[in-house]
Amino acid sequence: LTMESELRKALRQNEFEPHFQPIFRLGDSTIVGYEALIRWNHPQRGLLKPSDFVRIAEDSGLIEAIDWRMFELSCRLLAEKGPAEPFITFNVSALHLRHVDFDTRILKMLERTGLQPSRLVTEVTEGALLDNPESVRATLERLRISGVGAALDDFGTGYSSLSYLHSLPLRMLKIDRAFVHELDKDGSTNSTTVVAAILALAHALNIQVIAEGIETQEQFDTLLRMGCEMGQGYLLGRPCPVDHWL
Ligand code: G
Ligand code: G
Ligand code: MN
Ligand code: NA
Repeated sequence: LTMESELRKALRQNEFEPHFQPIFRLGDSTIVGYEALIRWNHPQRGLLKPSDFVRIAEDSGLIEAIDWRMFELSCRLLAEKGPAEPFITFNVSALHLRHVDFDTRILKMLERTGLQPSRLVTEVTEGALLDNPESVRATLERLRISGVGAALDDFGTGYSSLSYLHSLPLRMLKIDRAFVHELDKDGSTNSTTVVAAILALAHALNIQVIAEGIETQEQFDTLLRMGCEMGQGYLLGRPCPVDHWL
């Protein structure tokens, strides 16, 4: 079988599943949300990560069907099993944002699954905005009016971060793990300064901040002290099957 026909077969046989990585409120170490990360439960090769198949799924045009399956399953699982509060985030690529009906599709999906719109946060990267920033802004704004949030993912690694921050209707911003990794190294004053500046800017714009890739207690303590409200990372919880959390 070619990879493409394997992907088609996987869709038919429901071999894709979301894993959830918990997002914590740093102040009291409680779980306030989950990031849904796709996995392929391959019958022969075991559990595959996005790096093993997303590129081919994109090239073959199958990624959209796969993503929608994953989005819907994530929302359904949270709506059916979860308590009322935690939100779910998922990674939305440029491909999705190019569709003018992306927001109506999202809202229909929420209706089908019974998940409250306010419990969904879409993650977009700066790269996904390059194509047509104005159309993406309009889509995210329509979603915002319906209650769905947006987070700017991998913040700090992209192109023209600052211009997006005030023009996009963002609920959250995710500080890229590259900055978090530098926080507990000796002589890390540069990274500390950058993180402090991101926090100040985000908070001035009423945007909540999630730090990604927290791996040490020292990083956690530093971020808490600096006023970062949320975080995720291997220290707090790895991506795991949904049953582990709900
Ligand atoms: O889960 P992992 O640690 O391997 O994630 C790696 C990358 O895969 C992340 O950067 C994320 O953006 C991407 N990714 C995770 N889940 C999905 C998904 O459901 N759809 C798409 N298109 N990309 C995803
Ligand atoms: O691009 P995005 O930020 O969506 O990617 C999330 C990816 O980061 C997933 O592949 C996830 O497995 C990974 N990840 C989550 N927590 C950590 C961490 O603490 N350290 C590292 N190195 N990767 C992490
Ligand atoms: Mn992400
Ligand atoms: Na990220």
